[in-house]
Amino acid sequence: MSPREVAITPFEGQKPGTSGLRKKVNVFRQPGYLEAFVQSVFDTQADLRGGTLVLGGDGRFFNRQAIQVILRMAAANGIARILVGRAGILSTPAASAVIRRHGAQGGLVLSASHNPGGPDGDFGIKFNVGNGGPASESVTEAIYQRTTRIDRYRVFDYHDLDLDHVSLQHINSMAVEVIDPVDDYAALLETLFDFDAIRALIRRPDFRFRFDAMHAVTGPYAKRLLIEMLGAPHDAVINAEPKEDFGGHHPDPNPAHAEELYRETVLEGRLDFAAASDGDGDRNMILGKDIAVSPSDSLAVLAANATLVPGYAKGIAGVARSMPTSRAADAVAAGLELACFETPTGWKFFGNLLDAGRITLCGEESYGTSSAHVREKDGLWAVLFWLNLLAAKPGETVASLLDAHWRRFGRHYYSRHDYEAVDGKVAAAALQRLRDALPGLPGSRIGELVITAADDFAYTDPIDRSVSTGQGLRVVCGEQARVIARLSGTGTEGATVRLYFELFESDPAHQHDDVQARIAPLVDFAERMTGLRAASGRSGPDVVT
Ligand code: G16
Repeated sequence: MSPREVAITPFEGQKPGTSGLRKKVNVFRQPGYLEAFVQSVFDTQADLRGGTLVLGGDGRFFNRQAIQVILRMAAANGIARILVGRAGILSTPAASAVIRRHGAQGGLVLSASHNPGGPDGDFGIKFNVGNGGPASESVTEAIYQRTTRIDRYRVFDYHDLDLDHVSLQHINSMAVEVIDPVDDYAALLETLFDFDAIRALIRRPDFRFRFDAMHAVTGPYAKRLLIEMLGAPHDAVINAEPKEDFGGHHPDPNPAHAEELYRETVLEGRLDFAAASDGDGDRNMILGKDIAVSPSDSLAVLAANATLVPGYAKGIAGVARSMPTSRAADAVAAGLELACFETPTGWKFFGNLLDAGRITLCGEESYGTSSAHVREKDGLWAVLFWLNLLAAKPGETVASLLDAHWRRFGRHYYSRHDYEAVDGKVAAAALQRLRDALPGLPGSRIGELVITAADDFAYTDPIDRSVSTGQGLRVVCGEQARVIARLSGTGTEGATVRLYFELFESDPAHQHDDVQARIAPLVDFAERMTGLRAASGRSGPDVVT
């Protein structure tokens, strides 16, 4: 059988964003669109030829069709072996684990993460490299450049494969191994946590616990880990059936989209511990009775208590956080004399630090935390980490752990305000207003706070010295506060403006105030500087986390 070459012309806008190429499903369904991007990956990643590729996705609408197309193209492009998750399912952290465990040269992960699915929803594809992590900017740029000149793709004419059973099949000489999507991942997590202690905690009748898979990819993973391996009752995992449209919901684990879980746990105090994960299983939201854990705090608490968990008992090398993530982790790093790094938004920026052994834990304000066990953020890993901490500290609750943490390291009040689907020009103009004002800001005040620095964040990777500029506007008031503004790189409709607010409080007597009330002066300042509400005609943000 010889491959067919199909002539195509380039599609505009195939530039990967913060995490791969994300577009509306109907954009991806244009004839040749998916193929143009995938062929650009194969054309630029020479070591895939004759190598192993991992393939899977979050099960959203178009996942199965895309996988069949990619299989036929991979065979025509000389890939020797493909590992594909059964039913086309692989969570993002599981894909990372599989790439690493099987020594694959890379992986294609089909997901638009927390974005809605279904025929009118979003689809996405990202290329992960041999370390299991998202491709670096130089790799995605090479892929993008290729998409601008692509003139053909290679494919075999071949029938759809059966992906619903673990099996070994072939397309021409390429081996297609349909693997259990959970096995490798569950085996890896078992090496990190004290499953006996977590099992004992979960079985305690007074420990009311729930995990919401949001009808997304983590259902099968949560059932295996939490119910089968850790003995949680069956009703502890809800919305566990992955659906192509996520049940019509937004698979984004935050107070707005996991509203019921939030209400039951934080507002009504009916659960002691609750968590949720997103479309592709890399995000996590942690809730305790009467309290929500800010993702930035979560990273800091995990770092401060890591040695209580078997996989990290020998200590951690260091921590990293994305620039807009609060400096709660920095306070821990300073207190425990750990290395600490500030990177641009995007998990890909942690890869070099993890590979070089400079950090062990990393995290982001966007509900992402993980460690060196994979090269992606990992939702269920974070859930097990929190459960392990609670199990290792009998008598403690999520609230008491946070309280003790703030007393020791101070509290970083934190909130992100999102303005979604803003007209692109309006959003750009608002940020430009702030950008223009940056040079004049140091020395001026926000109420009692003195601005000490203001810049457009640029990052030099400490390992490969690559430079990334234009990574977000930041206004810094020493250690006391920060206001940050940037455009999201993951939206598919208009522009999403993200405003991030952080305020430090060292006095335990003032560490339990209302977050929005405390950051209000910073919010007012952001509006004065950007004019965003006025220009976009909004009365407030669409989502507050
Ligand atoms: C992706 C990236 C994260 C980033 C998040 C939000 O997460 O992997 O690093 O923090 O998007 O990015 P932005 O602020 O540009 O929208 P995910 O879960 O969507 O893959």
